[in-house]
Amino acid sequence: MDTVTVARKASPSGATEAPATTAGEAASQQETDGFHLLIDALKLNGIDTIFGLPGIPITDLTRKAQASGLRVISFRHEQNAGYAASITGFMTQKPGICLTVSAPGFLNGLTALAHATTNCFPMILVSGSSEREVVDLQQGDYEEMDQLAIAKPLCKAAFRVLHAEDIGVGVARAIRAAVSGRPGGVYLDLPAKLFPQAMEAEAGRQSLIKVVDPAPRQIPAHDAVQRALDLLKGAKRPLIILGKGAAYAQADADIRALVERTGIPYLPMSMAKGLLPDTHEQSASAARSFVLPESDVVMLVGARLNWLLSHGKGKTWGGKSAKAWGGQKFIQVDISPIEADSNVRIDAPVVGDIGSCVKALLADIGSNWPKPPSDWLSAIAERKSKNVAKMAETLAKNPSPMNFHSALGVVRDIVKANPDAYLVNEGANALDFTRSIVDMYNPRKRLDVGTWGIMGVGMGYSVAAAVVGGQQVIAIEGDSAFGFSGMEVETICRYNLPVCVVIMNNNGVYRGDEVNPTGGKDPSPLVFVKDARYEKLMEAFGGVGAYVTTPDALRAAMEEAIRSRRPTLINAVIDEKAGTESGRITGLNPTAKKK
Ligand SMILES: Cc1ncc(C[n+]2csc(CCOP(=O)(O)OP(=O)(O)O)c2C)c(N)n1
Ligand SMILES: [Mg+2]
Repeated sequence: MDTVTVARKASPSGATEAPATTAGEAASQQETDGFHLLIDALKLNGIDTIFGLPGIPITDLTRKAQASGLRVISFRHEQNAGYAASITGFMTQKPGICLTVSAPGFLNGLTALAHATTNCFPMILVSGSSEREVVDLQQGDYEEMDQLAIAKPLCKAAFRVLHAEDIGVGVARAIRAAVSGRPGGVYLDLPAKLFPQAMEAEAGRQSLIKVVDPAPRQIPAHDAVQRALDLLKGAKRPLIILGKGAAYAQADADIRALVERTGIPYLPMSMAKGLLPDTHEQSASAARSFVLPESDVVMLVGARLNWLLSHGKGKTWGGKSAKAWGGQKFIQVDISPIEADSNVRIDAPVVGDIGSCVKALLADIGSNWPKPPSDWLSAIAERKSKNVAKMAETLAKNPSPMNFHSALGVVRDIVKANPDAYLVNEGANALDFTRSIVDMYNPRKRLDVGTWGIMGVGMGYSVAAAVVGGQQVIAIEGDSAFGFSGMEVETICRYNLPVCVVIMNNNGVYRGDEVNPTGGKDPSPLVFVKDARYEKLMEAFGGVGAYVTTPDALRAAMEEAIRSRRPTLINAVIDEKAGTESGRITGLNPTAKKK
C-alpha cells in the first residue's frame, strides 16, 4: 500500500484537518489519506485501469492514481469515459471505473451509468462532489448538486463515503453491487473533503477489503433444469437464442457444447455474435424471419424478450396480430428470477448464472440427445442457403457510388482475416448492415449500441477495447453516430491506440438526400455538410486519414491501418440515397398522419 508521510495537526475540536505539507510542523508519522485509500482499495480488488476526466475535486486523484501504477485514461468528455468503463465491464466481468468531477462532469457520466445498468454491464461511476453541508442547505456551492439522489434511479446501487476509514467498505460494496447477480452500474459519491482526510497508515490498511467471491455462482435448482429439458426434448421445432448475457458469462466452451450436443439451431443476438463462429452450420441467423415464427420451443440463454426480440409475441413470432402470442413455449435461462414472464409466459425458467446453468443442462443432456427432427433442420438449411446466395450476389456488385453492401463486403473480409480484432459498431444503416453482413468468429468481439440502440458509444468503446482488450479495433461508424464522440480521436492519437475508424459517410442521419420542404436556407434536420472530410480530424492529431470512394481503396486503407497499428480514420463515401429511415427499425417511427 502506498503511504504518505504527513504531519497531522489536531484542531481544537480534535478533528483531523487536511494534511499540512510544510515539513517539521509537528512530529510526523506514517499516515495515509482518502486519495491513497481509494487508489489502494481499487488496486487491492484487481482494478488496473481508470477512465475519466480531471478537475475539482479529483485532479490530484488522477495524478496520484497514475503515480501509483494505475493506468489512467483521460478523455475529452466524461460520457465517452463512461462508455469505456461500461464496455470494460462487459469484456472483463470486473467493474469498469469512470471518474468524474462534480455536478456537470457527474451528469456527463450519468448517461453511461444508466446505459451500463440497462445493458447489465458492471461499472462504477466515481464522482467527486461538493460540500455536503452547503449542498444540503442549497447555499450555492461550487458545482452544487445532490448527486446521490439523482444517480439512484439510474443504477443498481448508489453509495456515499464521508470518512476515510469507510473507503474500503464503500469500494467493496460498490464492487459487489456491480458484479453480483445481474450486473449493472453503481454510483460512488466522494465529497471533496474526503480526499485529504488523513488516518494512521496501518489502520487505513486494515480498513480496506479485498472482496472475496464478488460474483458468487448461482446454481440452478435441479428440478428447474429437468423441467426445461423435458420441454426441449418434446420440441418439434426447437430454437436456442443466445443473448449478450451468454457472451458476458465467459462460458464459451460449455455454450458451444450445449448447442452442438443438442443439434438445435441457434440465433445469436447482436453482441453474442461470435460466441460460436457466425459461419457455424447450426447458426440460423440467415433464416431469422423464418425460425422465429416457426419455432415451437425456444430456449433463451442470457437474452431478454425485450423490443429486440419483439417482446416474444406479435407477427415476428407468428402471432395473428401485433400483440398476439405466437404459440411458442419458452425456456429462459437467466440470472434474474424476475425476468421470467416479463413479456410472455415462460414455461420453464432456469434461474442461475449462465455458466452454472449451462453446465447443469449439459450434465443432464449427456451425449445421446436426440437431434431435432430433420424436416425442421432441412427447412432452415434451405432458407439459409437461399438468403446467403442472395446476399453474396448483392455483395459482389460494385456500384458507383459505393453503397453499404459493397463497403461492408470489404469489412467482412478484413474481419475474417483478423478474427481477434474488436468490431465496434454504431449508426442506423451502418449498424444494421454491418451486423448482418460482417461475420464474427470469436466471443465478445462485437461491441455495439446494445439494448438502447444508443449513439455515441463508438470512440469510448474503441479506446477501452484497445486499452483493456489489447487488440486491433475496427470501428464501423455512421457519420451521425461518429459525431457524438468524434473528439476522442485525439484521445486515440494521444495514447497511440491501434484503432481504425471507418465512417460510412452518407452525409446524414439515415440518408443524406433530404431537403428542407419549405425551400428555405436551413438544411433538413437529417443531413450534414456534404462531402465532409472527417479524415482530417484524425490527421489533426497526428493519426492517419484516408478518403475512399471505392471498395478497393477501402480495403487498401484498412489493411494498412491493421499492418501499421496506427490510429486511422477512413472516410468511406457512401451513396447518400442508400439508407432507409432508422435502418431496420423503420416501423418504430411514429409518423404524422397524412392530411
Ligand atoms: C443518444 C442517441 N441520440 C439519438 C439517437 C437517434 N438515432 C438513431 S440512429 C441515429 C444516427 C443514424 O445516422 P448514422 O449514424 O449516420 O447512420 P446511417 O443510417 O446514416 O448509416 C440517430 C441520431 C440515438 N439512437 N441515440
Ligand atoms: Mg449516416
